[in-house]
Amino acid sequence: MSLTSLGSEIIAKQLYRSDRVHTPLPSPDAIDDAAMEFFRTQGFLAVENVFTREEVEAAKAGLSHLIAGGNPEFKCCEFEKGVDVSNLSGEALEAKVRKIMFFCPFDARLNAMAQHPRMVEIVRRILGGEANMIQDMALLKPPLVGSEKPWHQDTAYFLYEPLDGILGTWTALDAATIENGCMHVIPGSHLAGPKPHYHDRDCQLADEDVDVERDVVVPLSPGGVLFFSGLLHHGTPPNRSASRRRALQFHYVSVNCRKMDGPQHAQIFKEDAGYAGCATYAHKIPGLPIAKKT
Ligand SMILES: O=C(O)CCC(=O)C(=O)O
Repeated sequence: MSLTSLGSEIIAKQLYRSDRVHTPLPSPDAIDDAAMEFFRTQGFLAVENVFTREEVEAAKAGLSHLIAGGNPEFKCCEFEKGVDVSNLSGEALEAKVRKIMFFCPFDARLNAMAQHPRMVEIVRRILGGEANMIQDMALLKPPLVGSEKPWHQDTAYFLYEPLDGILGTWTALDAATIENGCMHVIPGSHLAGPKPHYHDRDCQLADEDVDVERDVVVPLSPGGVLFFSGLLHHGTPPNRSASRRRALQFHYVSVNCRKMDGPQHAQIFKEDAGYAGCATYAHKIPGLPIAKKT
């Protein structure tokens, strides 16, 4: 049953546990065959020190510049729901931003993060060859008001196949902690394949399909990156702390992946009542009957 009506505090308690804490590799130099095997079986790899302090500072400056309207061609921003931003500007406005997307063409500092040789090398190693970036996003989970990103698989949003050719990267720009809403993952969940997604608090896995007992939390230092399979179940609880939790999320696909159309996606993400994926939401594809969870 959906927990939505119980409110965000109860949802955070029931759907996320924080007693199993993952320890990331200390640096990209530590990625060895055992780490690759870990990715294959667990569906994720967390690595500290992929980016330097200077690169992280430059990325944060790039985000602030775009949010403040520094590039008039860039269309900003998705704000936290229910927050009135009409009289806000500068830092106060930035402190209410939930998400910005597709910014790489508008800021060289942010583009440099997505194309960084250290990052791209790890992406190629995991995907087994050349890859293209298909999406750039910043998730800012602001202090006190940052809301949950419910559990989901990213492949439910993307129109590429095969699904295991899609790789997410999530880069911490602030210390991502248990308190401010760092990533939670279900190790090995990618091996069970695509699961139905429903339009509830977001486009998400059904709350009862989340294997909360197996939740592992992945804190990261600024400059650390979580690499994760597009099939991995993952989510983030709300940020009720006073600290910021800015992150960049880039997705890459293997050059062997092909684009799908909506009906093809619906063959993969489906259940009795209809289409159980997120492409309608993410790509505004008309005509797919959306499954409703009762
Ligand atoms: O950064 C977050 O809070 C969650 C990001 C995420 O999983 C997503 O947007 O797909």
